[in-house]
Amino acid sequence: MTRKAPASVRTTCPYCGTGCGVLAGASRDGDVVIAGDPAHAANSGRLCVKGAALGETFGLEGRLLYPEIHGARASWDQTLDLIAARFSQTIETYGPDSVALYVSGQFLTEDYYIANKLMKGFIGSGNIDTNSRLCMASSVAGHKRAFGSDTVPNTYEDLENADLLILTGSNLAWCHPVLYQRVAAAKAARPDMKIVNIDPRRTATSEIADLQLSLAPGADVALFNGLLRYLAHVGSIDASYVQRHTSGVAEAVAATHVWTEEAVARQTGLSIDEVSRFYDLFARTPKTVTVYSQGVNQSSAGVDKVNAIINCHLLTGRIGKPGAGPFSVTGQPNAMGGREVGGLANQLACHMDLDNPLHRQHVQEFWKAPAVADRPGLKAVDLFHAIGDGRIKAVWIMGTNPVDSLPDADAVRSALADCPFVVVSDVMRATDTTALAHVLLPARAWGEKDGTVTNSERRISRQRAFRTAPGQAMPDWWALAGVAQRMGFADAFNHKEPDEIFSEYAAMSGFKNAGSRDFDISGLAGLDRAAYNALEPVQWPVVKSSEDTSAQKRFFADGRFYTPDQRGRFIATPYRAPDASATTGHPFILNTGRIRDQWHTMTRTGTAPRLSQHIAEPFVEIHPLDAKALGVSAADILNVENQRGGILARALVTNRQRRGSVFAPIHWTDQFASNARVDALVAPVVDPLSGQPELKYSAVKVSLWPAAWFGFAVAIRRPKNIGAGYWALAPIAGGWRIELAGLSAPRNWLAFAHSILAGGDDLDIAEFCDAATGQRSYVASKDGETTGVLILGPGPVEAARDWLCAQFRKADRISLLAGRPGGERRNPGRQICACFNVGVVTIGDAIAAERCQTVEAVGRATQAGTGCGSCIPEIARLILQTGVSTHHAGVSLAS
Ligand SMILES: Nc1nc2c(c(=O)[nH]1)N[C@H]1C(S)=C(S)[C@@H](COP(=O)(O)OP(=O)(O)OC[C@H]3O[C@@H](n4cnc5c(=O)[nH]c(N)nc54)[C@H](O)[C@@H]3O)O[C@H]1N2
Ligand SMILES: Nc1nc2c(c(=O)[nH]1)N[C@H]1C(S)=C(S)[C@@H](COP(=O)(O)OP(=O)(O)OC[C@H]3O[C@@H](n4cnc5c(=O)[nH]c(N)nc54)[C@H](O)[C@@H]3O)O[C@H]1N2
Ligand code: SF4
Ligand SMILES: [Mo]
Repeated sequence: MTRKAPASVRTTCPYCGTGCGVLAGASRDGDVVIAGDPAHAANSGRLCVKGAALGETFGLEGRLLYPEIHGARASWDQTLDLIAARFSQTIETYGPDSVALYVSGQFLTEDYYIANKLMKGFIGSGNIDTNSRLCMASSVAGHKRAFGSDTVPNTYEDLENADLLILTGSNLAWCHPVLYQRVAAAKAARPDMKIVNIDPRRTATSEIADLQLSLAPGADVALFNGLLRYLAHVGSIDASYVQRHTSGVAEAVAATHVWTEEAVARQTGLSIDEVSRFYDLFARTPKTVTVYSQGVNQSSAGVDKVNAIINCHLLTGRIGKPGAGPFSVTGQPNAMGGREVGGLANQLACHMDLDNPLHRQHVQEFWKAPAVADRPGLKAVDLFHAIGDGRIKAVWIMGTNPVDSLPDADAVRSALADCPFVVVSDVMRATDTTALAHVLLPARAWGEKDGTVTNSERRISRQRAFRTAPGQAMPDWWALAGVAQRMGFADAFNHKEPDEIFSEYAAMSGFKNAGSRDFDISGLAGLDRAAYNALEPVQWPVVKSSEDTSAQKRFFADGRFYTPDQRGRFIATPYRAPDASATTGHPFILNTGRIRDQWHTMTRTGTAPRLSQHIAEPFVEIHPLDAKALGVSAADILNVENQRGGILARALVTNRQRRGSVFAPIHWTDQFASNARVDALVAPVVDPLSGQPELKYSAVKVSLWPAAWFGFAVAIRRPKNIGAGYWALAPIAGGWRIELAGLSAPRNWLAFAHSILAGGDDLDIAEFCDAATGQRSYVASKDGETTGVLILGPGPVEAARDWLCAQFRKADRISLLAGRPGGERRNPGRQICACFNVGVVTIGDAIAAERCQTVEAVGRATQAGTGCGSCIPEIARLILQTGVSTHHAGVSLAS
């Protein structure tokens, strides 16, 4: 028996920007225990399902454990020597802009600081960009236009204290679940609080909204311009604030004159009544917070969307006040830290600007740097274009998976394939990006590494190691510093531990600052190792002489901005339609985003069985009328394509989707599915100011993939080569589940069953064919133990998937061949509650038979929703829907 380790190390969740505190412990045999940290201000002990399942992501299977050069194991010395030599030679021959770093908002601040220092201060190029370009760049640019600095003025408490909370382009229920739960609790305590959700499709977040505005994709600027016009017209203005603390109001308001409610309704596809209700609510509610995320940022008008929102807050003086302000929520655990540290190609460290000569001088002086970059580097999309056309000849990719996450992803793949020198630092051996690396470096994963991250409300928290790193995994900052030393910069990169880096960084934030820059944590400079290790979560600014930091918890209520005249700036934001309007050949708009239980390219969450039960395969949400017109039924396979690429995914027919739009999740890669990398479809169109790509609006063609057969399998081994045009794999306890479909039948079904179930072993396979339904079943066994089940049919397989996953090793052969439990036992159905493993059928039964009419009643009857609470919005929806469908195909229930 394993001895349970005490969950005693205080650390921070490595997933979303909510930044929850986690208590973690590891026993000697690697067993990891996880709990929410009750003392952390972000979550007060709560965790969502991804955080709660962190303990399941520590298996060594798939980890990258040793450095490799051209696929052969090498020592750290050899690899760091090679990288330094290749970077130095390339710079010598082609200049500093011929090399690049592409890093990540999942970096720790210390990693980021070293990467940025090396590239911008010592190599002397701006060519370091980060996946935050795909995530936060429009918010950064919008903040800088309005505030003169990249500042999030408010705090999480303000979401709870608002009388009106507007969520736009944010699926908070699934993407910031603990923050969402705080909001839900606040609304339960104060039912008068109103919530408006602005999103082209209905999501789990819509369940909490008093008003759902399913606007036409890309129409946000029209909606908020109309709001500004309305506020000006009805006189809902904080005239004294506007007059004393802002500039540009007349121009901004003038630019909105065309946006009458009628015009807004036409452009957004909303009814005039919906528009008026929203405007009226805003006008009469002083305590308003507007939360925005990727539906705003990831757009060719992303920066204008941000400023159109901020304009309305400036006009009403609702900024930086308790319960009032614009609030950009960050995606990755250290998206905010990366912005502070200057990880973007057009920034310097500590909120200093590349285009400000004085700031460049400060940086040069502080770092004693030989060559501070004097112009911005290439932004992510352009950076990969430059790799593709040979301008960049050596690139080091760290903590991100661009072959899956950048637009025009197939072009990114071929750019890397042609690049003379590609280094990838990752925690996993096999990703779609590591496949193209000449040099691989094993990074320490969460729980093994030490440093700091900053969450959406500017709170800096420690990530602390609580287990020994496996193999030769090393921290990313250490690898970067190792290369810097070998490139001849030993003095500037002699840090031995992360606390030394942090202390240097904190000192830099105060260097020649004197209140001129918002980001100042000089109060934390000079922390010794013990103090750094004991650092409590703290919100910036933390200035040296600060007695009372709570006084500075919010920015801008006092009207002092970081623009040259210290006024907040209104920005005129004329509406621009998205670029890739649907064309005759490509009549659908593809929207993309996240699901509740997976994280990005699934390299970590994809290893946890608990997190694969909610949704186990790639899907495409499509409106019922569009599906009908295409001859598509629930659970068919859809082919989504355009001139750049294509994907195959399961049809999720739902009226939560708009007509003419489809939505696909970003998570599935070649590691988990036959063909589901959505970014292969996305055009590399970017916002002209931020360079952030339009990831939510691509023109595509959608058609039925005419599968001749469908299959579902569970097996204890992961099959190697799957001879099916469509497949998707997900881990289950003790094995794998596999969805399958093909355009034509394999020549020999039994041989096919062997290839899926046998994994090279010599097994007994029992076969059963039902002539009436055309269904075939295979049960594989070895020494009397069941090792796998395969069910095939001419249409989508209606097996009891969750029962099969849980029971296939124990159940009797007759039930297995039938694909469902025998006798009276009910199949629990697709899992909704991951904490207590409660399925949709069980919840539906409780609602119908036991007349549970509230989430609490369902919880009492079934336990569902009483754990982490991530599934509560879905339970609420099931209560609203009478006659719950229990179709069993992977994702056939609307999610
Ligand atoms: N479970 C989970 N949580 C995550 C992540 C994850 O991978 N999984 N990733 C984290 C990261 S890095 C990020 S950046 C955040 C992202 O968090 P969110 O931004 O909340 O998530 P998305 O699903 O990308 O997009 C949000 C919504 O924008 C809507 N949208 C699309 N087009 C428009 C439009 O034109 N206007 C408006 N108003 N809305 C539109 C989409 O329909 C979608 O529902 O999530 C973080 N949290
Ligand atoms: N179409 C479309 N595309 C999108 C988005 C969208 O909404 N739609 N969202 C965009 C956004 S907001 C984001 S943030 C990106 C995310 O996209 P990516 O950053 O590409 O996704 P991840 O899967 O998080 O990649 C992180 C990689 O780092 C590895 N890793 C984990 N920990 C460490 C570590 O400590 N060190 C190192 N060196 N490696 C580590 C992981 O194994 C993984 O391979 O996707 C973007 N792409
Ligand atoms: S909400 Fe969930 S994923 Fe986000 S930080 Fe908290 S526990 Fe982690
Ligand atoms: Mo993100």
